[in-house]
Amino acid sequence: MKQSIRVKQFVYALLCTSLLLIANLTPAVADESPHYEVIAERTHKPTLFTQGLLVDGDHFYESSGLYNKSLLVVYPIAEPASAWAKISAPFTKKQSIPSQYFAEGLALLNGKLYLLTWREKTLLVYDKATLNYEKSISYNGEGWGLTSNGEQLIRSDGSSRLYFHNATDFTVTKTINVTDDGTDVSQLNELEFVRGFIWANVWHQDQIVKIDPDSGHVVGKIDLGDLKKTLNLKDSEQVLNGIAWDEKQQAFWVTGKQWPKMFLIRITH
Ligand SMILES: [Ca+2]
Repeated sequence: MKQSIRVKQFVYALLCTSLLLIANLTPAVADESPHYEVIAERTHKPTLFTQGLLVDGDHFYESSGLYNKSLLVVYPIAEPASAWAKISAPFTKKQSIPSQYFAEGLALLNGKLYLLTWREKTLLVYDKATLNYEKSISYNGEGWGLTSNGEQLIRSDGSSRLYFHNATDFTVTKTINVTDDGTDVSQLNELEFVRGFIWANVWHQDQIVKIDPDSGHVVGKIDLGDLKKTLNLKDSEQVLNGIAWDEKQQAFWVTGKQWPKMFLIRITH
């Protein structure tokens, strides 16, 4: 009898320990991917085919693609009060891109705006304050997304590879391959470097991936599918594209190609 009680006690203790272990492990698994909350929204001109997006101070800097239509624009984060004024508000500054170029990713470094072109193998450099054109630099491959880690420019080309470039002559200094649990993550598009990590849109997906710039490993994902659904978009090319870190708000502005809105999202954990 005593033996039987001891066995029961042992089994019970084992069961309790297992349950405690499971209880302890479960939140850790669920916490792997960051969650977000929408803390603000504003209008986004639906004519903009967003390819690059960044915030500097109180303004957005955005590049818009397509041949014969490519633009570089600057506009304030704060919006006018009335609905009509919001829609009709002019850009603070606007620079047309020569018609032979399809504008792509945009990055800011040391007062210069660096603009990629899709298949024209040309990096265009503009003065941030005036948007005046300064120079062009040739490079190999396609241009998709661009960001800066404060020292170098980081480019995506639609593959799973990210290229680190010297800003002076745009020489490639390093490349990384982006993988999620051992599988290549291709179609990497718009980029944003924040506090040691690269955040990337993945073309035609509603996920933003957080990448370790040393290993290339995806260390987190945010799914913005529910946010996109609220817009009732009709065109399959109106994809999520555009991530800009707002230092003042400590949050990300996100938008998409020809989206009517931009959203300020804060990572909650
Ligand atoms: Ca960006």
